[in-house]
Amino acid sequence: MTNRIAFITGISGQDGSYLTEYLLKNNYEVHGIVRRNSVAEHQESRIDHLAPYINIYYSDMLDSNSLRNTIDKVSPTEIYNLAAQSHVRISSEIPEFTTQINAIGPLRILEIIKSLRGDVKFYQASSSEMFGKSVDSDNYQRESTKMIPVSPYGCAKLFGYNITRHYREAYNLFAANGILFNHESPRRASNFVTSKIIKTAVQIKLKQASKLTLGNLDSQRDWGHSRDYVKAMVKILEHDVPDDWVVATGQTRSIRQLLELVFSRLDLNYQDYVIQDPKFMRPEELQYLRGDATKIKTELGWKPETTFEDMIDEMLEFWLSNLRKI
Ligand code: NAP
Ligand code: F7E
Repeated sequence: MTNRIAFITGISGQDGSYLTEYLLKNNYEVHGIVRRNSVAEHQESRIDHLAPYINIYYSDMLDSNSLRNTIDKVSPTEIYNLAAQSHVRISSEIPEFTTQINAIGPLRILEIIKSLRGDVKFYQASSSEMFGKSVDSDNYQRESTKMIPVSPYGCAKLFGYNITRHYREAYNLFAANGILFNHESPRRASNFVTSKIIKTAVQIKLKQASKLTLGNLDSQRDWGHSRDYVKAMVKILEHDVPDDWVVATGQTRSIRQLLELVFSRLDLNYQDYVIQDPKFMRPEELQYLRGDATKIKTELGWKPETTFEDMIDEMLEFWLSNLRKI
């Protein structure tokens, strides 16, 4: 019998699916919510293989009563709040909706936890997008770096981060923030830049596409693997005190460097295929991310396990095997 009961919002997302696998392996009982979708098959594809081992409920980050009823029913020992409108560019097209889910969403859950007066632990999926245009003089971002977000997504996540800190201090809740830098996998949606580039490059190789249309090629990101990063989430809640933690690889690469690697793996030259379209540019771009994860490495013993090249190869294999079937 397990006494660790996890409740995951966003369980059907990239991180939710890897986190569920990891928690099940560690004998947790796992519960999660999905929102209603007109095509039911679309919403659980990342967790279909886990269905017999988990408990899924319909709920929504926009519906406080439903969240409260579900949390009451499950009585979790820990809550991972991963649900979000997670696409930064799209957040400029639907800023109010993004803010409701990404900012007011965590507040709704914290209010429920506060009223329970129990010892449930809370993990908030905070993001390096909160740093925006701010970077320390040594060219890293860390827990103490100022936060100047440059998107509705980043602004909403900054509210979620601050309200988590505030409830921790004001009401003595175990409420922790993981400040995660970009992390990818074969399960990353195909409108994020890594998956988009890899999927389209494979389509070009298989003669199913002839061009790849992108936005800004000069921005730089610190990319890790989702499977490694969900282990950091668990360590953050296992720690005896709640705190805020940067999770990153410490390496940064531009979109051009990503293009070079992906296309060269397929014996192609990206310059023959890539075109730029302002449609994929952002009103204000976050140009540079490179995280310093010294704190979580030294205090919690977490470290990234998958190299950037191995992650790209895993994603390439996934898309090659999927698209060859077409
Ligand atoms: P993702 O694949 O987009 O998953 C997001 C999940 O949230 C999906 O299951 C989605 O369900 C669910 N969701 C969205 N709106 C909802 C609502 N109103 N009610 C209930 N569920 C809702 O994102 P991810 O990459 O796994 O990221 C997980 C979390 O970490 C997010 O909060 C993200 O903002 C944050 N984060 C991600 C990264 C990264 O690089 N991946 C970095 C830092 C922080 P549907 O499938 O129905 O949309
Ligand atoms: O963009 C550039 C784009 O959408 C990365 C989310 O998980 O990480 C993610 O947000 C870069 C940007 O990720 C295209 O302008 C160029 O500079 O893959 P992305 P993101 O915006 O960094 C943070 C940490 C999160 O928290 C978020 O939830 O790539 N870029 N051309 C493009 N990006 C996209 N999506 N599509 C393009 O065509």
